[in-house]
Amino acid sequence: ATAAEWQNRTIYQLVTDRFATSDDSGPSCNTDSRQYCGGTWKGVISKLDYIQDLGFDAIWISPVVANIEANTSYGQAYHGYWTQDINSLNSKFGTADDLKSLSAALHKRSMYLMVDVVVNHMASSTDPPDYSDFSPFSTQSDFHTECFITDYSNQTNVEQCWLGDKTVPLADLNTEDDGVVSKMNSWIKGLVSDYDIDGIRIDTVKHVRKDFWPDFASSAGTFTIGEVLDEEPSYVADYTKVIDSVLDYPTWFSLTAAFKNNTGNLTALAATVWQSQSSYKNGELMTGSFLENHDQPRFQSLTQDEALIKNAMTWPFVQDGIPILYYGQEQGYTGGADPANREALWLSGYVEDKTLVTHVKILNGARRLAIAANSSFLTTSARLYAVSESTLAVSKPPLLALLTNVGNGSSATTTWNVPDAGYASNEVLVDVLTCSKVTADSNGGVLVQASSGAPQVLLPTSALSASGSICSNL
Ligand code: ABC
Ligand code: CA
Repeated sequence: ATAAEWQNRTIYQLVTDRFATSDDSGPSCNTDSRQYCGGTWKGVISKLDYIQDLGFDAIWISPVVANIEANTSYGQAYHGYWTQDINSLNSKFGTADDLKSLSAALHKRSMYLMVDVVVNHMASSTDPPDYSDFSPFSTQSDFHTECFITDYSNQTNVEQCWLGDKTVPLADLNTEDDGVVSKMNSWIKGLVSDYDIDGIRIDTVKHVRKDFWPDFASSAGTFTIGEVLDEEPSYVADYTKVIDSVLDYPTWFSLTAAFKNNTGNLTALAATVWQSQSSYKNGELMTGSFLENHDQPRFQSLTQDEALIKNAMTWPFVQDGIPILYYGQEQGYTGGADPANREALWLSGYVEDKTLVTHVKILNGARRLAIAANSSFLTTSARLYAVSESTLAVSKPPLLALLTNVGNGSSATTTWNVPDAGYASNEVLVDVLTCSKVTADSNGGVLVQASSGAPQVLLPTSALSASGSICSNL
């Protein structure tokens, strides 16, 4: 699928080993021991109702190719990022037919499949690696000379030295070599077509020279979204020119800092957004917008304040980028840094009668209504108003989100003053999170005061559908 076809989607990110088992049994899963817990592609198929019920129309699954089988001091390759052979699948997750069935089951529901792929390296359980274990890159000359990355300010060091360490070296492929490049390009082409994949999430993009990516992306022939793990929009911006999309890490850093407690700074969040909007190729419109992923401590390990959690969770859905939710956030998972943030979802029972599950359903629904009501919703950059350290309004007509980090316990009154909200004179708006009404002033501006610390997501009543599940009996 194309970038434009992905733009109106929302993505549920899952770690295959931790999402669902084939037989719906609920084995124990101790994240600390970093072992396979039993999740499979068949398991994912069996829980597509759950994902679709939450309102998502795409999933991103962890890497699918064969990994090293050793049990290292960092455990097993349950996460899928320790590639050994790009031309075989990881049999722990199922067969080729199972993966094809997953893709077909998604397409039957008009949902998309995104697969995570690693190009930068292969993994080994010995140092130095035994290169003949790798396939198809089985000689030392297919790799950069071993040196671990020591200096993130030196881009050559970042691109040509190795991630990992002596325990699990991530042998860095010589992506300057034409033979390696052409094997990678034909591999991705085959993978996408064999499994009818709709998009790829590319790992470790900043660790491969930028001019490698355009040919790789066109060989994939489908949507590409890359991981460039960096806090600086100015660093990430260059990568928006070589692939379709990037995961919006700079905004994630500011988002997390802004909402993790009531002393966070929403002015700093706005500054990151403005910098990204002005420096990325398509502003933030073609980014992946997220609050959690498998590499970072879960947001609910940083705070348990429900108002802060709801505000932060609202952000990706009312922002410019493609919203991505990391599995388990909706169930209130609180795991800290890797490996604790990769809990088994079956331990939650996939319960839907839960505050944050409802929150996610409404956010997905509201975004869909906004897209339906305004044909330029997806192509118009968000405007930020009423920015202070503790308040922020995000305007993407017809949607206006009012956010705050004062938190649950606050008795302070929060004020959002958005005189140029752009609504019709005296237009009636609804906060879809509570179904309470707000009326625009005679100039279409919005002035709201509240004291609960809760976020508000406003839509005009005209954008709600009478038959829909959101505030339909107003
Ligand atoms: C394993 C164990 C862990 C153990 C660790 C030492 O080894 O599982 O329990 O703690 C995979 C697995 C991991 C595994 C690793 C290594 O492999 O998922 O569990 O850890 O064996 C991607 C994936 C990630 C994956 C890999 C490797 C890459 O999303 O899941 O990990 O295929 C770098 C890369 C980034 C990579 C990340 C893990 O490491 O760039 O692509 N993620 C700085 C650098 C970043 C760097 C980051 C972390 O440190 O700039 O490039 O990311 O090392 C900000 C700065 C940032 C800075 C951050 C920390 O602070 O602006 O630049 O990031 O302020
Ligand atoms: Ca590299």
